Amino acid sequence: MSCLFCRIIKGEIPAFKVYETSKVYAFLDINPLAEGHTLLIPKVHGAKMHEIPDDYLAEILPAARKIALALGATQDDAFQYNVLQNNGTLAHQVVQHVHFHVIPKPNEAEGLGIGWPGK
Ligand code: D5M
Repeated sequence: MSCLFCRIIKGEIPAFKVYETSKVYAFLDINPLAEGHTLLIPKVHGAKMHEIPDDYLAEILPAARKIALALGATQDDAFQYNVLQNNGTLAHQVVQHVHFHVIPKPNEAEGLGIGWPGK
């Protein structure tokens, strides 16, 4: 299997794992837009979201929620973040294995701002 993210799931390529279940795997982005930028992927191969079976997709948002909480999300507005997912090269998808970005959004007023991905 030549898919980069399938190889990360198998442990053939190193990554900093932050979360895993039988159906999803999360690891730090190699080119983070902010500290803690995490990629969340299904453990079944598919390039685009509509190719992924429902039982795998069903674990994505609960996992994204856990990652957000682990990164610092609370009831107040202190921690803010984007959850993004690109389908197709026109939509800025580079790696052809479905992945959801969880990207902390530092306060730009504090000089730690990041641009919207792709900008
Ligand atoms: O985003 C693809 C993302 O995948 C991009 O933010 C870099 C990340 N990437 C690429 N290779 C690796 C490895 N080996 N480890 C961790 N992260 C990686 P896209 O939505 O396709 O534009």
